[in-house]
Amino acid sequence: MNNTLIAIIVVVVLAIGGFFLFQNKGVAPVDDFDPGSDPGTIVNTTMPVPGSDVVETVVIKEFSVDAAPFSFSPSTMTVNKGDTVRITLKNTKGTHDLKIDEFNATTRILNAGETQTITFLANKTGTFDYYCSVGNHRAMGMVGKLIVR
Ligand SMILES: [Cu+2]
Repeated sequence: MNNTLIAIIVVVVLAIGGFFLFQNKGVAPVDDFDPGSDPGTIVNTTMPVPGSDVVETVVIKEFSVDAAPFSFSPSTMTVNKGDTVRITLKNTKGTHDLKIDEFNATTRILNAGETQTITFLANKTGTFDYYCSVGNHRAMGMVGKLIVR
């Protein structure tokens, strides 16, 4: 009698476990689609190429990033390789900066209410952290991802 009861419990537990495993598979992300990622505002400008008559089109992706203790919003930005990326950091509270080591992109440390715009060329693909270098803010969650496709 006892063994039968134990057997039933084991079967039920396995069934529930299997069900949840299946459920988790069902909600796994499809491809790398990220609906929360900010694609930026696209600004196309034409610029003369120095020393020639050629005028080329430059794709600028503009982002407005809010800094707060201890997060960036948006926390993910996606651009294409070759895009010029323009980030306007708006500090809402505390003192913060924004750095992306791989592109030598950095703002100064901003006080609450200050903004600063930085521009850089996304000349390599990958996923790069942008973070706040003040104190332990990065460890506290002031880090986001720049995805360059
Ligand atoms: Cu910070």
